[in-house]
Amino acid sequence: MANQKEDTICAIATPAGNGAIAVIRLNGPEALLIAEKIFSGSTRGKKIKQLPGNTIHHGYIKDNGRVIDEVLLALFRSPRSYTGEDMVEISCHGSLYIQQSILQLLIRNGARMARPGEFTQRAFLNGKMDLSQAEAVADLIASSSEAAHRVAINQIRGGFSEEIGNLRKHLLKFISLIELELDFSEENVEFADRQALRKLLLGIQRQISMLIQSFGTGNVLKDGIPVVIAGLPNAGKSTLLNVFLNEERAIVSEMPGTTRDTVEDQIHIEGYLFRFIDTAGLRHTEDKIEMIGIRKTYEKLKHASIVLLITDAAEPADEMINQVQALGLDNKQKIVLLLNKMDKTDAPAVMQKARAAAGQLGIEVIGISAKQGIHIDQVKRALVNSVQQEIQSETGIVVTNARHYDALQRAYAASERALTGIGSGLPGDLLAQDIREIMHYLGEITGEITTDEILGNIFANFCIGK
Ligand SMILES: Nc1nc2c(ncn2[C@@H]2O[C@H](COP(=O)(O)OP(=O)(O)OP(=O)(O)O)[C@@H](O)[C@H]2O)c(=O)[nH]1
Ligand SMILES: [Mg+2]
Repeated sequence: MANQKEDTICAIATPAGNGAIAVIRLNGPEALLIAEKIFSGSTRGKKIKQLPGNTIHHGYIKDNGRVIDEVLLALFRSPRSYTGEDMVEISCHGSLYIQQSILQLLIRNGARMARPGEFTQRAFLNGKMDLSQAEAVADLIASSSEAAHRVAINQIRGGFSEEIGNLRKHLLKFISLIELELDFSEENVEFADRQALRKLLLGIQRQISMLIQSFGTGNVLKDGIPVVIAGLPNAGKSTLLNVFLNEERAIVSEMPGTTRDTVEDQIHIEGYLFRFIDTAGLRHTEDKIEMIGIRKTYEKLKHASIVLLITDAAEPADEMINQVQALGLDNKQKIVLLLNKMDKTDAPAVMQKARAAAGQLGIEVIGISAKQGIHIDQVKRALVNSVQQEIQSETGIVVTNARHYDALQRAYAASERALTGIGSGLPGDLLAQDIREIMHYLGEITGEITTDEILGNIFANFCIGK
């Protein structure tokens, strides 16, 4: 890998196709030299090599005197560039022909095509960012909602890396103390206070486990928060879905059992992406197809972050509570009870009874009319609140990456072993081994510990040009 880093690489950094402009990246030890050969423009008689970094120059790309395009050339000098190496970005017109011609010209002059993620990989190898930050670049580019974007930006700015770095620093202190003990093993001294170490490990374990838990939230933010709309037939589930989406997405009729299959669609609310799932009404039925639909409803309920249980406000309150309990949700799943069809009931009296009954279970109740679009804003508010609460309760750092999740779980298991070791008076050298293992897995996340295989896997998933 070392000698490949000596290569000068190039790639088109903008999406394939014709755009107004396209950007071509050229990076590496020969970048300025190669740019010099193909660019002629307003550099005030200076060679590109003599120009300062962080400057932009107007001019022409020429192939043997033939003008290919009028371009802007942005110049970055090592170490002040994205990759830490000399780098040139050519903004040309977006024609595919022009892009390909410039690329071929660069290659003929000594550059080679970059591999997927190679720019970001070099940034990592040159210490411009750690591994988790490099991975966040891919997440940032893929982010499709404000929430996913926020998580990726936080990670790029290093919040997560800092947290992991701190954990490792604390562990390192203890390792050195334990190793000091080993040097003095004749004298049988204990520099590393086992009680203090135990306390530290417990604290670290708690932090690791919070990060592990945040993985669920992280993925949910990336892919859309699943919200299942459930309830008895005819309660108004499909009407509610349509109101959220602002279109006639699902069939609505006064016939109970209209929806037999699940219907899904996504919307953004205050920067969060929600995935709404309308379901078949829950009831006993002999109809084979409806039965399959109801089984699917329970399947969707299992994976819901939030369940909107919609009832007809005319129903008795205790029946609503029975329905809540029949859903069989776990305590991590948030449930909101919606009293629908408020337009045709004595609203205050009904609400009071339902609130009293649901309050004991700690369930929020909102009276709505799906048909008339009344109090839908309150439902949206409840959805957003629920997501925000979840994120806040988890240190604000959200793990979205499966590789990080895996490493955190291994670190947790190692911390478990170390704690057991302390409990049973394990000798210092063995204890140090367990602690080293925790540090190893944490280090894998930020890239202090890497193998070519890990790096290969990560950057192969990038696009070329990143
Ligand atoms: N008055 C009134 N009628 C409503 C309201 N919401 C829904 N409805 C009516 O209730 C009936 C059933 O609505 P749907 O949205 O199809 O109910 P559903 O829960 O999807 O029913 P299934 O798919 O059969 O389980 C329709 O006739 C709707 O027009 C409301 O807020 N007020
Ligand atoms: Mg329906």
